[in-house]
Amino acid sequence: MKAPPMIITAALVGAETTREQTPYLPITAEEIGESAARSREAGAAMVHLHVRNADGTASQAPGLFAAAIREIRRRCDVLVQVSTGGAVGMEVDERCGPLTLTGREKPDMATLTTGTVNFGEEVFWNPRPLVREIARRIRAAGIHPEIECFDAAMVDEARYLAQEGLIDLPAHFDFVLGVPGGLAARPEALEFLISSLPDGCTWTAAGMGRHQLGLVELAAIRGGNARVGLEDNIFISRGVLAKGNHELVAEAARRARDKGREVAAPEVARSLLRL
Ligand code: KMH
Ligand code: ZN
Repeated sequence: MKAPPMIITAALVGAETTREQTPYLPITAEEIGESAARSREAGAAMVHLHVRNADGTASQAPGLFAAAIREIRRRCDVLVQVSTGGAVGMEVDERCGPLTLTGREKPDMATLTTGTVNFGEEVFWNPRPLVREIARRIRAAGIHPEIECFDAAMVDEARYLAQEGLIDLPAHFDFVLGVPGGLAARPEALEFLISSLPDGCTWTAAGMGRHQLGLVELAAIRGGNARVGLEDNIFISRGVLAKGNHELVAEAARRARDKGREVAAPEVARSLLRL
């Protein structure tokens, strides 16, 4: 059976990448809108969105998300997935800031990480009661979750959430591979995660750092979807900075097509993701 078109998600900003690491990181709402539009042109169907204060520090403020989403939607039709992960150390109300948006600023999706993971030298803290609280808030807002899995147990946790009525299955999963402290970006790890999915679920692979573009090819071959962008990786090739998210998306689209996959437009992605 022919694999469906590949959904490319552009993780535009993140909470950790700095302007010192790359001058191409978008920070203001306008820069984010511009980066989203260029990524859409290059083949992205969705953006994974974090926002920043003017000084570059991470924020989950609804006002900053609203401004960024307005700038994105003014320019293009890309789907908008907001982060509820934020930055390590944020409390639940802050993390859930973007879930309060409505109307033209309402996100299409929101992330839901289903377990705690070491995150470099820090801890991305997601104890079970907190996961349930965020799942409840996503559901109450009428937004579709993307289940973020930094390790294998996080797939299993989604089954419990479904049994408890906090998410619906089938759902869409994102396998985030290669975070120091999390599951490594190895083909066998991806294979195990795919085999662990509940029936009918869709998935995206997001490789950190130097694993990013190689994982796009693997995801293309295995019939999945891929996430690229400056949140996860700033290099287009060894030691060469990507000159923006669009360059990483263009390279991902090229590699996907090279492996025989078409690249999904946002409306196609909307239907594949059952939004
Ligand atoms: N910044 C990480 C600690 C998400 O967006 O949902 C969490 C993260 C996951 O980026
Ligand atoms: Zn994120």
